[in-house]
Amino acid sequence: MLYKKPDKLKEAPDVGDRVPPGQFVTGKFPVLSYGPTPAIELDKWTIQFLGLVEKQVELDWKGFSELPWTSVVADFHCVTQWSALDNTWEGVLFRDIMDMVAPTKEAEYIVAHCYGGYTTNLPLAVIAEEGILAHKHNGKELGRDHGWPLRLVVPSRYAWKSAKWVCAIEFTAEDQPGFWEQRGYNNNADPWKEERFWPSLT
Ligand SMILES: Nc1nc2c(c(=O)[nH]1)N[C@H]1C(S)=C(S)[C@@H](COP(=O)(O)O)O[C@H]1N2
Ligand SMILES: [Mo]
Repeated sequence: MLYKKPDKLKEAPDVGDRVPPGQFVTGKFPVLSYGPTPAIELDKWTIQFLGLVEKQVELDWKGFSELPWTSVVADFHCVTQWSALDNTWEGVLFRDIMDMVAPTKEAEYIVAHCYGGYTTNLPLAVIAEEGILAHKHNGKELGRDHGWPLRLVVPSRYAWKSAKWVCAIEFTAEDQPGFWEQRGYNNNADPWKEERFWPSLT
């Protein structure tokens, strides 16, 4: 007789292999910001794509809304050890932004700039593969504290790379460490390798 898995077991959430080392799962969506939530007004909001691109673009909210929108489901890992699983993010895939602005051959990295002054850096290959500029989380508009109206989401890296209140993406030839990366956080930030801080600090 074939062994049949009891239904109970089949339904039990199998999250064990989805949680990186040193993380615990939370059902909440904590807020983690350095500094205050910026007061953003949608009718004055813009986003710029600049630096090493064939076509520099600045969009207002209407222009951004008219881009192709998509949703992705992904886990979110904060370096302070909480992980939020199965988040649905809705917005514009970074690869669709790249189709619009055409990064030059020299562009290897990006810097995300935010309202309020926060920055973070990523290899272009990483953000091209999985980055999304998100306006909604689990079906609702982002709360102001979570980056409304628009944040970057890069699921394969610790969440400090997922810049909230993004106002510009700069395409660069050299890697330029961002806010936390200049203050001791690991430049690569892979949660599966526990790349939390620069090796010299751990
Ligand atoms: N602009 C900006 N983006 C930011 C931050 C910040 O302080 N400012 N904090 C980062 C950190 S450390 C984390 S863990 C996530 C938290 O996102 P959340 O507050 O929506 O959970 O946002 C990241 N993006
Ligand atoms: Mo964080």
